Amino acid sequence: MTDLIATNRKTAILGMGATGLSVARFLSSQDLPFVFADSRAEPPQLQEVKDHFPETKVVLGDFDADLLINMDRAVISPGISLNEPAIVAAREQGVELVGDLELFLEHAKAPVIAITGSNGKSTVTTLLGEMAVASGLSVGVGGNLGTPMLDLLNDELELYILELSSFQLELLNDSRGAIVALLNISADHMDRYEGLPQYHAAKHRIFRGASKVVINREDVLTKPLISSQVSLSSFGLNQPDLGDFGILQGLEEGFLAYGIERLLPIADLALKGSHNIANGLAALALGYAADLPMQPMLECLKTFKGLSHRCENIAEIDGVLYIDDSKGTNVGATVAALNGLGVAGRKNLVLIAGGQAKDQDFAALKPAAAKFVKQAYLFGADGDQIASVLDDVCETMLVDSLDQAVSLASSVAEPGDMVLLSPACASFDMFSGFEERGRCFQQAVDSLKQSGGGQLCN
Ligand code: UMA
Ligand code: ADP
Repeated sequence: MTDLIATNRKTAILGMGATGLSVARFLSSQDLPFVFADSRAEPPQLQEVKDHFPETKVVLGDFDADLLINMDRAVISPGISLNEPAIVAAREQGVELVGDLELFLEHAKAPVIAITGSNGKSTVTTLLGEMAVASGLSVGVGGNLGTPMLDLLNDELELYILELSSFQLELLNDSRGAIVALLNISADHMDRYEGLPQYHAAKHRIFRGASKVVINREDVLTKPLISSQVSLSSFGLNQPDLGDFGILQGLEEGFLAYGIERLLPIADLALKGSHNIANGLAALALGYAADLPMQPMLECLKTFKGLSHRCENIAEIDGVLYIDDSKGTNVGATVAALNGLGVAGRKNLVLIAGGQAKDQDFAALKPAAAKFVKQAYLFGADGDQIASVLDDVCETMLVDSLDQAVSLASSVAEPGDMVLLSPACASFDMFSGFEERGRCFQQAVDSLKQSGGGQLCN
């Protein structure tokens, strides 16, 4: 790739969101000029752009091929499809397309660990960040997780840990020796990709130029095509080979292990659920690959309880647990939550799901729902799609709101059951994001608690 700051080339930043603004700050810090383009007529950050970059030209409305073709490079925000006609035209005319990741990798002086996958990215990224801090390193943690990666750049840091989405990987050609992990692959963002092969291909770009690779040996879709010179290790919920991470003596009473070496009783993990054991093993494998000492990593596993809105236990009312898994935004995540929280031989879950389907096929919910779900309340734009799939394996009901779902769920849940919000959908039809959806769930549960529990509110 051409050195992006070597010359005064003309740069367009596409997208005026968190990424676009971080790119603007970065280019400004290098005294490099740029123009902004956003396909929305009134992007929410317009005022911020005007305040911070008053001299900068801003072009709003449908992306203009003529504008882009006249640029040397365009920095594309992850939410923008590379299939936008103006972007396709610019690429054909030789305009260099990059994302914030390429700029970041070019300028990061410390080692980089990059984590992708359909689910578990934020959990593994955050846990590994804590492990690095516990090991005494100064570390920058961000990416898709929240802080845009260019805002992390700081020459004092000793390590970067990035969560990367498939969108952020679409333009990556060389990770410049990063240590990378692909945690798992199940369908997501099918409204952006033609199909699973295209999504898979985007995820697999993380292997390009990596120095060390960590994969999930139980998920064949994570297996890379890489040279034998690249160091490869794996994690999984089965017995590991030498050099890999896994489980000895089974999930019930077993141990996290490195090869034949027992590391920690599974019972000592603060994270709960089998998918989270896999996340713990992935973090260990990455930390090991980055030469973090084992003991502080194991101590972190004993205390790290997980992030908000990820299978988070928020209340117990009349013997019923209420679990906020609002970040379960795709079918794979909800399947993991159902399998992780379901009790064998008993339908102990009341599921609340629905929202924007993102063109997913919900059929994969069926086996776990058949085993563990006694009743499902479905809401939001595409709740009916889930209802029609689950109809023949459990009781289903369409509801108008999350409040209503919580009220009804409380009336059918019995002591020992769990009411689980795990939507399998995006939230943007009704909420600003999964956080707001989770907060609304928590408020509905709080009201229930205050009203004495188990009452219908409307
Ligand atoms: N925009 C256009 N045209 C489009 C799409 C978007 O002009 O076709 C403009 C919007 O008007 C807006 C801007 O682009 O002004 C938003 O850019 P963006 O959608 O790329 O979002 P950012 O605010 O830059 O946030 C992005 C990630 N968002 C997406 O990938 C959609 C954030 O991940 C990430 O935290 C942030 O960069 C910092 O790295 C969010 C996300 O939902 C949490 N990620 C998806 C996920 O986790 O499933 C991938
Ligand atoms: P991501 O950042 O990839 O969205 P998170 O760590 O935020 O991942 O978890 C999102 C959801 O995915 C959680 O709510 C949980 O239900 C599910 N999940 C977490 N880890 C895994 C995993 N290893 N495999 C499958 N599902 C998972």
